[in-house]
Amino acid sequence: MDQTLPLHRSPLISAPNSSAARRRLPILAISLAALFLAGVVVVAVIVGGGDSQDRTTLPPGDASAISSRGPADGVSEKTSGARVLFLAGQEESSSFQWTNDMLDWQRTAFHFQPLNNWMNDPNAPLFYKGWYHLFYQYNPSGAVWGNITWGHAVSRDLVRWFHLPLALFPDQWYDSNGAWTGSATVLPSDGRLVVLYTGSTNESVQVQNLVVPADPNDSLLLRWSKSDANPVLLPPAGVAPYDFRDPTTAWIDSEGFWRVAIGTKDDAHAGIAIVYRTADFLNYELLPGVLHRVVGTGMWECVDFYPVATGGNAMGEGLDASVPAGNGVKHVLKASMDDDRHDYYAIGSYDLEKNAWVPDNPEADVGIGLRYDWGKFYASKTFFDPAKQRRVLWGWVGETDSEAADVKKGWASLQAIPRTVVFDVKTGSNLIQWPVEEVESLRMSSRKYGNIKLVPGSIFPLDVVGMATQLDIVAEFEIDPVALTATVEADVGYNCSTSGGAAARGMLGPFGLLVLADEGLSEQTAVYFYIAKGTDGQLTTHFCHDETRSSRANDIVKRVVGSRVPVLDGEKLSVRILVDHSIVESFGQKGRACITSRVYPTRAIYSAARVFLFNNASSANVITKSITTWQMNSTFNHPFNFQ
Ligand code: DQQ
Repeated sequence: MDQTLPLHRSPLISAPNSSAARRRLPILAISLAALFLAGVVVVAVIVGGGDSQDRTTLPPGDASAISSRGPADGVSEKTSGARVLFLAGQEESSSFQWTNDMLDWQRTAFHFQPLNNWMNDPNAPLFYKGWYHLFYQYNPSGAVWGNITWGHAVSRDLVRWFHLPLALFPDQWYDSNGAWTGSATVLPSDGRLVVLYTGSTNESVQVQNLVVPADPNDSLLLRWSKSDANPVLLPPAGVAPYDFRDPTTAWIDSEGFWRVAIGTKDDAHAGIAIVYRTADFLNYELLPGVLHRVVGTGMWECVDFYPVATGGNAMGEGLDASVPAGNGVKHVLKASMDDDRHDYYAIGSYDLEKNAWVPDNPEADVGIGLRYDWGKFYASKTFFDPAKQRRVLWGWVGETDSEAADVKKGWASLQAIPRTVVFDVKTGSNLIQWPVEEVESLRMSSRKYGNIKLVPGSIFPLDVVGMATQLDIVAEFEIDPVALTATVEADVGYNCSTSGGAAARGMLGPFGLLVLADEGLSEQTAVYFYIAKGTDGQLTTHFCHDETRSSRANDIVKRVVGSRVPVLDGEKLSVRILVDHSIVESFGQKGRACITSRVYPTRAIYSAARVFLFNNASSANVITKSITTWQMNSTFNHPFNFQ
């Protein structure tokens, strides 16, 4: 089914002869083209796009010419790393000549983004009087980080959003350099709502502030009152004024006090979460010790701390932040690492009395072990949804193109599709993340295939019905068991980022899908598995994205990313992929490992986008046991109608 493309901003002036409508092919033509291509095609086309190392493609030039957003204001880098240099007001010739159609196409159809301008961290997500609320870091004046204000939107289903007026402005001395990240706590006694957020003061000192709804009966929470007591917390002794930010949702302790964690770092460059307790959110006491500290990890931004059910009645459900540890309840500690810009978590035991959390596996501690997502995903935050007894995760997905391109298109950043988070009872060592079930209400026409045999070095085009730019794909693969047993290989050192991407052939991989590909495969984003076999016969499965051939443009950060993913006895290899114009979000092994990529094709856009299966293993057949592709509807988010 042909989709109306979402255009939520004034379109740029049209490039001559490049109208999207004119380039849209009839569905029949696409189907015929797919049929024509069906069959075995040599995989050399995957190889054509460049070398195979962990590549960050940057045009040559003087990095010092890039204006860096953030550090001067006491917060981390806010540029993508993709560089376009301006020399005497002229764009350097190495930057890509983006057309208006290419840039228009990048806007997503079912991911949350504001009507225009810059967005970063999700803030204070919550369910309140029948509405899901999402606040977010927003620049009302442009497509780059700055003037940070809280944007606001509401939804009945976490998928279709109404934009509301801005919620918090940097209008006081204690937040005039920015109303930064914060969290909401709903008090169980009377349903009252309190929000703590970081203010960057007129002198760029990071302080914590309290704000409450001006009218708690207003389910839309349109107006907010900042407390006269602000700032309610100043950086404590020993904490640098630039390193004290992003208060968590509060949880209640055994004496009825509220506890709140805040991220910082120490002189030895260890990342730290410290904890305060309060009875009224106005007066605070710093608890002795630290909740947790990990050497060498640097500043912890956007700390999140919450219980997960590991057994008992609540297994598979989410828990409110105040559910105590023990009796089948462990705690997740997550922090966003300012040094490497990734969100790390670990599962462990919380001792409320000692104000200490200990990871189950110290070798996979916060900042050195598991990540929520192995791609572009940062500053995330969860909330407990009492309406569906689930814990939901939001994460900021920034751009990986140049700031110049963002300014041209008039917006920057997306929020990832909200994900439910549960403890993985099968492995006992990781979380499972999965798109909230409401996403499935966007599924439209589908195509189902089964038992497609992919011989070594083959590509199989999929007819996805309509445009392949808004898709939900679910696939299951099996590798030939004979090849699996017979293969003698010692590539235990395999690593998605350093082992050659989708082009490098091993005996048992890579294989998977190419999305946002054009017919000639000059552009493609590979989502794939690679099975490594050790000398001892042990199998390790890797789940990866290869972005290196995702666009002809060179002023983009392109990487190969991913991780190992546990595959238990009897399990097939499975993947779910959400494709939405310039974002590809993948969930390996039903959500044990997730990868998000931002991609900016120049040819594989509008009706020219295609999906292929591929098997680049050198000696194993792969059977696609089943694959379903759904065309996804747009959410048509728009401003709330107050009439
Ligand atoms: N973004 C906010 C900070 C936070 C950072 C500023 C993380 O509060 O530490 O926009 O992206």
